[in-house]
Amino acid sequence: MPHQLPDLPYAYDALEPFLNEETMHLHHDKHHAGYVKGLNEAEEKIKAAQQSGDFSAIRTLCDAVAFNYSGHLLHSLFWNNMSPAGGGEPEGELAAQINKAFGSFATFKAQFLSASNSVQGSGWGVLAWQPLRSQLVILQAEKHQNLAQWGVVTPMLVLDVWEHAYYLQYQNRRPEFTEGFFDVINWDDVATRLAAAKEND
Ligand code: MN3
Repeated sequence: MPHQLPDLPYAYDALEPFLNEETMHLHHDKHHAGYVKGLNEAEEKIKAAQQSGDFSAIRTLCDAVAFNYSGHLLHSLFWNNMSPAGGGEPEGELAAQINKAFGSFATFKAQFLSASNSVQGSGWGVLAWQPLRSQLVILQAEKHQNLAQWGVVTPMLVLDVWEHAYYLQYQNRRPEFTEGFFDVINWDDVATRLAAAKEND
């Protein structure tokens, strides 16, 4: 099932004057659609590589998936983060969590704006839930995926390929190290993580 471009949750002119109809058409129909297309194309190429066994393009394909998936996800959120009936300040549990993390709504707003305004190049300001300590946090994303923290996806199995993880023993022979990893993977642990993540779906 290929990824689909979601409809806007309101009319293209619904957010005027903040965002005009032409901007929304371009942003949603061209840019967001482009990420969905790029994601589907990259996934198709990965499928073809799985069938042929030729993974020579996997680095650029992983890059394309990260960029386009993150772009698709962030835009899907972005549209729903806005409403013609929006504005004001949060209430209830969200307000409590903002106060807990930032001290006050005013401080949250100042930090969120500062983070958003100071992203280097193209990117995003992000308020995120950090499941590790159950707390709100403000992040930046460069492009769509850089500086992201795990949590939007739940890692199941990870392998550190920094040189510090293998260099003393394997020097520059990283493939020997990664191959050896498969002798020590705890698949029961991976299975447990998968079951837990699926319960949260
Ligand atoms: Mn965009």
